[in-house]
Amino acid sequence: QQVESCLRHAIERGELWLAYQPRIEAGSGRTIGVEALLRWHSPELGAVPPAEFIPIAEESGQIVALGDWVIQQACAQHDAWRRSGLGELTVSLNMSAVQLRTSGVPEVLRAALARHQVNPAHLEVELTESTLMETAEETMAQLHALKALGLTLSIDDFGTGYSNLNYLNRFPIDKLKIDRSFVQQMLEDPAQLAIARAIIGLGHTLGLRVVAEGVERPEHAQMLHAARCDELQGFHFGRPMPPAELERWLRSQR
Ligand code: G
Ligand code: G
Ligand code: NA
Ligand code: MN
Repeated sequence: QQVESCLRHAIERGELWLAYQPRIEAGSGRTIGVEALLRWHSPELGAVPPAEFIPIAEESGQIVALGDWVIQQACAQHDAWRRSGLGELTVSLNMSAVQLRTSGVPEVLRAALARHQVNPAHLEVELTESTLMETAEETMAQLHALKALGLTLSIDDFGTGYSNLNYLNRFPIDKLKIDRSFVQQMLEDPAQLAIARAIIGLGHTLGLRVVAEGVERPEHAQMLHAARCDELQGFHFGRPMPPAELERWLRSQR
């Protein structure tokens, strides 16, 4: 309740910001993108983690305004980085099921891309398996509308939802992100490694790129690269960082 009422003013009072975590191309080791992750510092409540406030915002419907803000902010940041010569990083953002279902979201994305002159090929939208399964029929038309803008669509936390694998063929998706639970237990548990490998094979067979999340150790990166995983993300490379810190990090990588 308190979260909900404080959240109501968070956007206008400038209490929200986006952290960016680097995403690395496994083959070259280059940073090819960043994932935008919402952060909230409330003067009343302190730092509230998204795992806490996003479910509340989804219930109250505030997630639509938050999601619109994330889209604007991510596109503005992409534009700023392009102008400052940091290169053509792909920016990915997380979209909740509630926002995906709103009829206005394709237009919000289209307008933000145009205003900030973002190449749609450089914007990625991450959706969880449960988001896709929740509302399969209405979601389908909406996914096609997002694809028609030229965006990349990825399935986040893949392998943890109760998915009907048929949807992989039916939905216009481009990428799978292997949930970090598989990666984190890969070294100790051969079954988890087998699952990670199977997801990579499945993705490639279907013509999808595969990203591993939660890469915390050099051994994770080596094993995933050997298993032909396309992209890697995790604390081993970099944590989610404020924009200025990410810029310094990128420059230090060159
Ligand atoms: O960054 P962190 O690990 O605290 O994120 C926790 C959860 O919050 C993750 O599942 C992440 O996908 C989700 N999350 C972070 N930022 C956003 C956002 O901008 N929109 C939505 N819908 N979820 C987000
Ligand atoms: O659900 P989603 O994949 O969007 O969640 C992303 C969250 O995962 C980020 O908020 C980030 O803090 C967290 N994260 C990113 N890399 C790692 C990692 O290597 N280990 C762990 N434990 N969490 C990570
Ligand atoms: Na994500
Ligand atoms: Mn994830």
